Amino acid sequence: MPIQAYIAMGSNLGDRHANIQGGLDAIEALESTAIIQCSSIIETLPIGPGEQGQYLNGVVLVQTDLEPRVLLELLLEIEATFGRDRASEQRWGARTLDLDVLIFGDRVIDEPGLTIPHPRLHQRSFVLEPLCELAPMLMIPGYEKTPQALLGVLGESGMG
Ligand code: A4P
Ligand code: MG
Repeated sequence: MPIQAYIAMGSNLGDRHANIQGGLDAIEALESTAIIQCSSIIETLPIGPGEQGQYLNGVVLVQTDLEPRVLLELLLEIEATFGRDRASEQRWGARTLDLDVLIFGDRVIDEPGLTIPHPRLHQRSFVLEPLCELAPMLMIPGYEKTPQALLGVLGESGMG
């Protein structure tokens, strides 16, 4: 049975629109994987160190027969083709294209190099807003809360 997975996209370096569109095209071209829906692409203030440009962020819903680790490896390869070079990057620094696996069906995984759902999902309005557009009432495994509820908590805390 194919699994529904949510992937977060972000870009704040270079031609951001072209990076996001290229990322979408590359995801669509992945084996055993099809895009079902894409959120609006929103401009967001950078969270992270130093002076950085604004981000474009969005979330895409896919249907896939891939294993989660394989999906993540393929996404990391796509990032690399967009010129992303982790070796010269700061944590949370600027990047041409960031692709994170947010949710993978009902799976909860915490292994070296693979944490699903994404561990900072609940702290990031740039992730929760587009996720809320696609699936406001989805029960997120591990959190047992919906994107709408998590966004509400984040708004109250004044963070994100
Ligand atoms: N990894 C493990 N699990 C996952 C997963 N579910 N999805 C590993 C993606 N990667 C996963 O990732 C580091 C390693 O985590 C990967 O090699 C993978 O094996 P990374 O993408 O290099 O790390 P990162 O993106 O710098 O940080 P991280 O920890 O993913 O945090 P965030 O929250 O994604 O921060 N501000 C705005 N406005 N918009 C943004 O998109 N993004 C970040 C990145 C910071 N500030 C931002 C934005
Ligand atoms: Mg990432």
